Amino acid sequence: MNRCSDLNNRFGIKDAVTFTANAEGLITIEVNSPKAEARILLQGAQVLSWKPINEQSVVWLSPAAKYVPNKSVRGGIPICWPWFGTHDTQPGFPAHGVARTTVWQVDQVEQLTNGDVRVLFHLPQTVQTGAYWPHVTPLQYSVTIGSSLQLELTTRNESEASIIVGEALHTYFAVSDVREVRVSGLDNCEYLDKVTGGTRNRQIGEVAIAGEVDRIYLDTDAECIIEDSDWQRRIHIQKSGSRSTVVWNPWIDKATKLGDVGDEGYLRMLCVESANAADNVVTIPAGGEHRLWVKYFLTH
Ligand code: TA6
Repeated sequence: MNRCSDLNNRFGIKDAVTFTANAEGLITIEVNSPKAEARILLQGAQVLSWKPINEQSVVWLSPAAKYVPNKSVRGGIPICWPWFGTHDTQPGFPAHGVARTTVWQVDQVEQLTNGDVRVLFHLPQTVQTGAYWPHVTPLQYSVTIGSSLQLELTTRNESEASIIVGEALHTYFAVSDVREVRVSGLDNCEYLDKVTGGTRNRQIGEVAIAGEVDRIYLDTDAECIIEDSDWQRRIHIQKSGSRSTVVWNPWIDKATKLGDVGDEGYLRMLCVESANAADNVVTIPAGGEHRLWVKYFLTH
């Protein structure tokens, strides 16, 4: 029995949850609930799409995305863990950590009484992950798909000493035209501007995008809203257990360098990431745990 048929036997739900594999053997969970469709790649437990019924997709996926083992797919919701960005002391370590390129294990799939579908994963401790992260820190991830999308990333520290974790739900949101949207919720927040080498600035009013933006907003647990007037919708980004919000758009030159954003793809996406990064990395004591939770939903 192949892995896909085994997963369908164990976790498939008729007319709601199916496991499929691509030519490279990467397995995706296809979810069709009464209120939304979604796809989740087992590699990285990466949500690739989430589309509430009668809505445009909320999560952007690059039209030039590459689906190959050990490389994060451009778009969706990559999980950055156990560090954000480049590693502090090991520049050769993978950017954004090991979670997003490792194949996660499915632990449970259930359809809730309200029709939402919840999938529970954990990150297996492999030789690969151990080489970069020699700590005993089980990582669990819960994805609840319905008219809202809820994600919860839980780190448990089973090692003997406290550990420091950086993390992010690196969500690519789909927008009509990034030049026309605005992000509210970050007014008066201090941020590190990675475009200018990490200078510290303070946000005034809403965030607008008219070039490359790569900012880590610090010490904020505020709800953010992406106001998209062309598509007549607001994307609400609620969070807990996150003290940083990252706003990123590569704009033209960086998108071209990345090579997997697609023609004018940068215009159709905006990352608003619920994170713990830079000054806000999390110290988890021995025996402790930390939960990063988000809820996305639309209003009109
Ligand atoms: O979250 C913003 C960021 O850290 C940017 O600096 C850019 O590197 C982006 O993540 C994408 O990183 P990736 O490794 O997926 O190309």
